Amino acid sequence: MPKLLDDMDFFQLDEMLSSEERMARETVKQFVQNEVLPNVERHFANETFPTELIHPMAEMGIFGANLHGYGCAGMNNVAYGLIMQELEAGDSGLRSFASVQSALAMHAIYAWGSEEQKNRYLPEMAKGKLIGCFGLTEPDHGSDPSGMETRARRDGSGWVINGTKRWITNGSIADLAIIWARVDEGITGFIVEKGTPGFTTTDIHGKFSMRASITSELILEDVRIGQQAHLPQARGLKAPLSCLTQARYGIAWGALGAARSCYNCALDYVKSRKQFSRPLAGYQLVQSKLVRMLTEITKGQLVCLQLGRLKDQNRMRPEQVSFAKRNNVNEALEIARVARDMLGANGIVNEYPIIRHMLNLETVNTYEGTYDVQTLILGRDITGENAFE
Ligand code: TGC
Ligand code: FAD
Repeated sequence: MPKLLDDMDFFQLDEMLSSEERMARETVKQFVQNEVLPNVERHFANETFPTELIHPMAEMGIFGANLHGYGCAGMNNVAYGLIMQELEAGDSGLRSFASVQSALAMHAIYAWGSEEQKNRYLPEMAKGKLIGCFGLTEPDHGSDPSGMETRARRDGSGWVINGTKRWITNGSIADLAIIWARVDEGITGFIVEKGTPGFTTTDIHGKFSMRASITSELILEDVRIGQQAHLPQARGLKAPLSCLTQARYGIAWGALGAARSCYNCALDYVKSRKQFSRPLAGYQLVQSKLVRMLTEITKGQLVCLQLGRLKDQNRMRPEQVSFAKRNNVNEALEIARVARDMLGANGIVNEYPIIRHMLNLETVNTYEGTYDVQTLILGRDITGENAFE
């Protein structure tokens, strides 16, 4: 049985949290300890998502936790971030599931949908009875979604969609897909329900990363949908990009959970593992690695806490989210790689969570805007020069 997920709070950040925020975190921490850790290595090995966790996560109010009304928990953004941190201390795939459901699919409907769409879908999604996915990336358009080829054309009172979306989390287990497509006026979004004729999914296998998460290709061949499936407020690339800001916010927090798990595991290990007559923890090189890990996780937590406070005051800028996503995921990946090394040969086996986190974080560094894309977003912000093209 994996070890209890220790707290790690070098700067007493707990004192800056409300009792509600702490309670949300503790509830999810216990859930991860009791329900996730005992089975996650099996799911990772078998390339399966633990669907049995969907209902308990819904019961805790995790889906759409920071949305208000429509059956959502209405927590603040700091509580939401703390929850993401705990989920990812379990596994990035679990946090991904919650991110896609909440920050991408539910948020798209919440921000860009009609009142009728919100009432129809959001309460059921909050209960985990309807699962969503978010189809933006295409085989030939990842970092630059503005080039998307998926096309929707008007057909009487409805629409016909053709195109392919690839690398879509939750794709084949989703009841509905948010599909971003090009129309005459620009880019807009649609809600395509599972079972709609012409809409099929195929899972992507052979991943060495995010194995406890379903990743699919979505194929849309002459998919006919009514006008009621169109997100009426979604006009332009800004609509999907605004959803990415929500998801990147959760990822910035989440990556710290994976990093913390690796740090705690490495710290434990070097305290008991003896080489050259004494515990590894007594050697300066080993201590230097631990201190760097502690420093980077703590700095990341401080950035996230301030980001969450700004978000709660509606003052958060997308570029600040890029800063946090870029830094925290990159540092988490580095921490995981170093922690893996500190366990020597034991670092490569699934008796310890480190190699799983390390492999997962390779994806986290790539999706939701790669490290380089976040760099260019920040570079553009501080110089006013666009270096994307
Ligand atoms: P650009 O000219 O910069 O922007 C077009 C319009 O959008 C607005 N905008 C944003 N709004 C909110 N949040 C953001 N992050 C925004 N970024 C831009 C912008 O103000 C503008 O508005 P307006 O009113 O002037 O029209 O667009 P661009 O074509 O130059 O693209 C910029 C770029 C490259 C940064 C963008 O395309 C990008 O972020 N690319 C990365 C793609 C990406 O991150 N894909 C993620 C797919 S989803 C996913 O990976 C899910 S992982 C699953 C999981 O979490 O588990
Ligand atoms: P590319 O865009 O081809 O980039 C390749 C490399 O080129 C990267 O290093 C990149 O940083 C670099 N690069 C690109 N442009 C530039 C530039 N202008 N200057 C310098 N370097 C550049 N997408 C969804 O829509 N929904 C999902 O649910 C989803 N889930 C995912 C789950 C997993 C497991 C994975 C791996 C991906 C998922 N994605 C999803 C897709 C993800 O968002 C994309 O993989 C990501 O945006 C990068 O796109 P790409 O893979 O096409 O890489």
